[in-house]
Amino acid sequence: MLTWLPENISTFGNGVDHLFSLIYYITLAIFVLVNAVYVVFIIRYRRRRKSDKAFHYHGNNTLELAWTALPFALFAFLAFYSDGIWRDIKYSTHAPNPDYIVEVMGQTYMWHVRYPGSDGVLGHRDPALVAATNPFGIDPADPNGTDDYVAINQMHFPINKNVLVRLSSMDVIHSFFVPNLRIKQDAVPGQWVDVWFNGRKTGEYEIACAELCGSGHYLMRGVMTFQGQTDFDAWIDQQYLNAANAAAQKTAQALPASAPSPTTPSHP
Ligand SMILES: [Cu+2]
Repeated sequence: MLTWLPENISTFGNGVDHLFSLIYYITLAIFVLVNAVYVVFIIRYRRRRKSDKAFHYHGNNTLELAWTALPFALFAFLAFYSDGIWRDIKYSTHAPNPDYIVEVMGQTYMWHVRYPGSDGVLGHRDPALVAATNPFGIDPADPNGTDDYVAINQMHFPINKNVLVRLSSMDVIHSFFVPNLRIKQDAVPGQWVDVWFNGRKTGEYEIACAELCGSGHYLMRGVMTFQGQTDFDAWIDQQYLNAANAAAQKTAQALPASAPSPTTPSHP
């Protein structure tokens, strides 16, 4: 195995790493072999005397068949072998039942993350309502959505849980990349694509954008934190509390300050 890959914390990461190593070593072996033959031929068939003449060679069917069949067999093997790994990661028919569902919206140059509120339900979305202040187009008329919690560049999950991320983009194509989870998926405007994973180790891991999406592409980074269930529950409850307090404060500020309150005594 190769030691320079970022630490794998994903349940399906070993399969990806094995495939990566296998292709790496096959490529390395072919590279060494081809270059060794190249060097041997340069030396062995060099021009020794001035009288040496080039030898015209008109093909060899056995050789041509061999160098067509061998790569074909190799690529066919890799296709079938990798499909077993790809299937577990990408086929919707093989995705496990999610314990958590969140939405992620890419925007130059940040990741918006939407958690369902304490009701556990993501509210209705309406593309017509998408705005800078409402990147998901959360419909205020749907009570399921009013308690949804939206964060920027921050994701928290408990370890050993199946997480389903619904991924999209507001503007250009981004790519949701979490190296430690062996996850990379394009975020395409106008489409929602599902990505699932299960993290096995607590800690903070980088979320990057793997699609050159503009001049600030390098800024498009987030942090994914994996915690124990108790710590995660405490964190999400705190976010709900903060969001509720912020909403209450906004409502209080929105009340007209000059309007007389019915309980205010009038002075003659
Ligand atoms: Cu991007």
